[in-house]
Amino acid sequence: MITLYHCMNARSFRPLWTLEEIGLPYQLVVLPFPPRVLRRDYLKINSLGTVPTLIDGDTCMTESAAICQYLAARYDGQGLNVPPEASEYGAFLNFLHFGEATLTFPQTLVLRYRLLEPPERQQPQVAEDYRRWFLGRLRRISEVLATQPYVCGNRFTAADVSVGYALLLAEQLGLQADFPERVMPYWNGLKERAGYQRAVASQRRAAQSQGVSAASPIAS
Ligand SMILES: N[C@@H](CCC(=O)N[C@@H](CS)C(=O)NCC(=O)O)C(=O)O
Repeated sequence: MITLYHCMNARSFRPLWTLEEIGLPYQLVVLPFPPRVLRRDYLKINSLGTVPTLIDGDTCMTESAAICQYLAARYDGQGLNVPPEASEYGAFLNFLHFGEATLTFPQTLVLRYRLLEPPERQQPQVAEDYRRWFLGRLRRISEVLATQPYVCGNRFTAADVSVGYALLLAEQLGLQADFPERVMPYWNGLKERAGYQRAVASQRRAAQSQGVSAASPIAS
């Protein structure tokens, strides 16, 4: 059985959402945030102490977008996956990685320098610069949605999971009021998906049964 190590609403939500969309059985281990500090034994599983970690037999993966790609390609046929011979393959890989590298990374600077650092180490200018940087990069999503409902065309894929998580993080940081046009309706549509809602319920249930706070550690 697949095991996923997860913190509430962290990037490990991407593989959790993907598992729920596909309907694969899995074991969810919820850790307090940051596990590097609060669960030192987790460093034996992932020496960086970050989430996600996904274990599937002999496979151990720690990059959220790559895990979504792996699960879709290995377990979901044409569902969330886009095969190399499809015309949307380039867009699929592009937005799968855009979700993490371009849309999530700048938000981690907002999170860190606005919320996580102690007051004397906070950097309002850094947080504000990267808030704008993130919102500017969202223009690419807005452009794509002008002609199609999902980032790869007419159907929901793992690339929407990757971009969707960046929008979840942005909402937690209170950035949604400045989303460019078309992004908020797209995000609302993703949140209505049964797979998304099952993932939200699953993390809450697992946190409660494992004695971990179900509150989001990164809510602003
Ligand atoms: N690029 C990685 C980043 C993983 C990552 O940094 N995860 C954060 C949670 S969103 C984490 O575990 N932070 C805790 C720490 O850095 O100690 C991915 O997409 O999975």
